[in-house]
Amino acid sequence: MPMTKKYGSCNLCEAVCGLEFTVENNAVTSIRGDKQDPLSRGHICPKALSLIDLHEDPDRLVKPVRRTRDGWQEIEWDLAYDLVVDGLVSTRKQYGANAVGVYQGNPSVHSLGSMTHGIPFTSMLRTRNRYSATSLDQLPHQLVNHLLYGHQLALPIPDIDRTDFFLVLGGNPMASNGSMMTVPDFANRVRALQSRGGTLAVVDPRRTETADVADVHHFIRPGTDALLLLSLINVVIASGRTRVADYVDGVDEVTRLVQDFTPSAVADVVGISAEEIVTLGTRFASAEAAVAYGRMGVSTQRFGTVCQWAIQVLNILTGNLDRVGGALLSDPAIDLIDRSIVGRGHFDKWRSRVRDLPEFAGEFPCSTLVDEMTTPGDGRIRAMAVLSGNPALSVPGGTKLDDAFAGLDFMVSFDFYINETSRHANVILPPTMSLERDHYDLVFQAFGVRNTAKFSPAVVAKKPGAKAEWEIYRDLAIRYQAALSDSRLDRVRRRLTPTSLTTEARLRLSPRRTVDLLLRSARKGLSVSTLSKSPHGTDLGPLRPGLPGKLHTRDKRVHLVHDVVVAELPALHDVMHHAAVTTGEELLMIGRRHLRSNNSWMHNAPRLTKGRPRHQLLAHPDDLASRGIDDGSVVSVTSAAGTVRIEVLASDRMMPGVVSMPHGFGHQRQGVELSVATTVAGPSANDVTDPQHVDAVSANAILNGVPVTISPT
Ligand SMILES: Nc1nc2c(c(=O)[nH]1)N[C@H]1C(S)=C(S)[C@@H](COP(=O)(O)OP(=O)(O)OC[C@H]3O[C@@H](n4cnc5c(=O)[nH]c(N)nc54)[C@H](O)[C@@H]3O)O[C@H]1N2
Ligand SMILES: Nc1nc2c(c(=O)[nH]1)N[C@H]1C(S)=C(S)[C@@H](COP(=O)(O)OP(=O)(O)OC[C@H]3O[C@@H](n4cnc5c(=O)[nH]c(N)nc54)[C@H](O)[C@@H]3O)O[C@H]1N2
Ligand code: SF4
Ligand SMILES: [Mo]
Repeated sequence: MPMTKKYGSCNLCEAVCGLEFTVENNAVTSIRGDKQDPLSRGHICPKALSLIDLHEDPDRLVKPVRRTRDGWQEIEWDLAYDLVVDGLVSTRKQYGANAVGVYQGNPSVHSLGSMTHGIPFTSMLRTRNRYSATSLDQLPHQLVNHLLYGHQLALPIPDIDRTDFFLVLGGNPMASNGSMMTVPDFANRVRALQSRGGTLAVVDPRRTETADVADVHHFIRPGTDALLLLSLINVVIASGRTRVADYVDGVDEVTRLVQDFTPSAVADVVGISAEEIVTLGTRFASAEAAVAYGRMGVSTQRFGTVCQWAIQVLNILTGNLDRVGGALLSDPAIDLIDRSIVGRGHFDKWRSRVRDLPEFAGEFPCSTLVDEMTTPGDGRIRAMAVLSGNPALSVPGGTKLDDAFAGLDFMVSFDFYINETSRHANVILPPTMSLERDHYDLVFQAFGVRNTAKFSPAVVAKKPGAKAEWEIYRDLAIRYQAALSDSRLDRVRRRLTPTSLTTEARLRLSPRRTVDLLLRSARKGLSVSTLSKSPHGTDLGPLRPGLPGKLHTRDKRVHLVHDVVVAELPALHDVMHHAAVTTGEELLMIGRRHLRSNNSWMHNAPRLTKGRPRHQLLAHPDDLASRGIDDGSVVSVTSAAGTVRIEVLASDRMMPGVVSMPHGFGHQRQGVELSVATTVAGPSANDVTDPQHVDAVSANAILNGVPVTISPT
């Protein structure tokens, strides 16, 4: 059989690295980094190689399965669709549209078919009970983009390749390969920054892999970054080095709001001395081009929204927003904003039934999903559709959610694995995997530190009987609509409504055709066929300034001050004045990610799970000694929400008073059909995180800075 080389991109994380595949006999025999990819330049991580493991995994589902009393039973697609449509439609007819809940998990934004066809399908359900990984993650970014720049996806991207000073708070791109910033080959980009005389500064309660390559690293007490950031704004203003664009309003008010949060007032509680804060702020303000960037550690904490707001304010006041080497809005080949593919977002237009928490862009926060499933009354969730996700492990209070899934009238999962969540589904619909499907990264090319575009055709043919994700959502959506309109009047009405006609026509377009139409109508001279001539990707150049033109606020101005942020200041005053955030016995738990692990999945890929265990609770040796806990022993970790048992690993890379537990584990549940290696055999961190506590502005989950006690077992 001839051996061929094919090119594409990895869709496992946000870095979208270019890949070179060797293909023989419809099988991928090797995967390497594509040196000619204009963004990733040959970089890959070990996860890319596991695409072969995933493809060949015997645990993987290819055909739909139905849960029966005697276990899982493989069924034909037609029957599976009928069962799903029947379950969803009967729940809606009996209890109303809000009785069907939707959870859209992380991989849904990494799958083209899910973007083009999953979103129209879930919109058809017309439920307010929509949830997604957004509120476990980047909701504060989206809310702040919406407030400051008028659109949830108007995300300024750090111009890492041209900056002089890169300040990273609560992000670990050396392990995560970047997030809300598509930055493959981070290590070499940092080396280039340093060799041109620039600085990488990291603020993190753990000395991370990113801190290891940084020039400056400060430990910070978890959850106190908002105080640090307000004091940095203070330092910048006091230094007289502000450079504010004329489309920005509210600088005087910001000056007033931050005035109490001086370096010396916050130093004790954040755990960084006043001198160090002043030095950091002064260096930031005096760099020719600087950029502050914050990720999970500052997003998924009590003051997540204030943190993301303050990061933008810091960039804006120092003139680094829309500046080469600062933070810039990208110019993707397919602009999700300009093409109105994603709306600008709206906030607090309605609230959740049980806990009165605000929606954002039509979604409720995940931390209240279990309440909406278990609290009796009108509007209670009775059926769920889970798209590419595993909320039983990913959402705070996972065990309760697990039980709640078990109590549903009906559930469908779209997943190629029987995982801790999909095990409760009545039917699982498995899509093809990444090697078998076309890819164009609608989201992460738009978040790139450089503008690039690539269309990657499927590398191998799909397995017999398998269906692509878009085909599944298309078939289901069309059948669902038909079943819903089963009265004659409805059918006539449907025929006359142009929207349902266009929806159906759109659903019948393949993702490749959809991408082609979007490219062509963007009038940049691109199409699927022009992109296909450059299989390594097309370079569209560095990030470019474009404000105020690219603002989506109604008056094309940036208003710095927003009531929801101002309302948080009293709470921040309280934290500042009660320097002890924890009682003497308590420690603050944070999370971590590992290069060879991806959220709650890929734990059965042999290439990734060999080696040393990586699920342990990291703790500072002094914190173990003072509690009489031996390194390597099993401890109980207890929070207000629950207790887990886990091995402890002493590490002087932890800030004293802080422990770290990775998430995505907890696979030892009955009925899960994965063969999971011992390296990832830890408990679920979300049996400890607390769904009752959320970021008070956005209601995003708090996954970092959770007060816990640990004790020997
Ligand atoms: N404590 C704690 N909790 C966290 C986090 C944390 O840092 N700490 N991080 C949070 C964050 S940032 C995120 S994004 C979430 C992620 O959590 P989830 O949104 O639950 O996503 P995953 O864990 O990635 O779930 C992946 C599931 O999708 C399936 N899948 C993979 N690819 C595809 C595909 O192409 N199509 C379909 N249909 N299915 C697919 C996999 O088989 C797997 O079962 O977890 C959050 N939870
Ligand atoms: N290998 C791998 N890569 C991934 C993923 C994965 O699971 N594995 N997941 C992907 C996803 S879904 C996402 S969202 C991204 C996340 O990308 P990142 O945010 O870069 O990844 P994390 O490892 O969660 O980094 C969060 C950092 O915040 C620190 N931290 C915790 N609490 C605080 C705090 O209060 N203040 C400060 N300043 N820091 C704090 C933690 O120690 C940690 O180093 O990664 C993506 N990439
Ligand atoms: S860094 Fe992310 S995109 Fe690149 S190879 Fe690894 S998993 Fe794939
Ligand atoms: Mo995420």
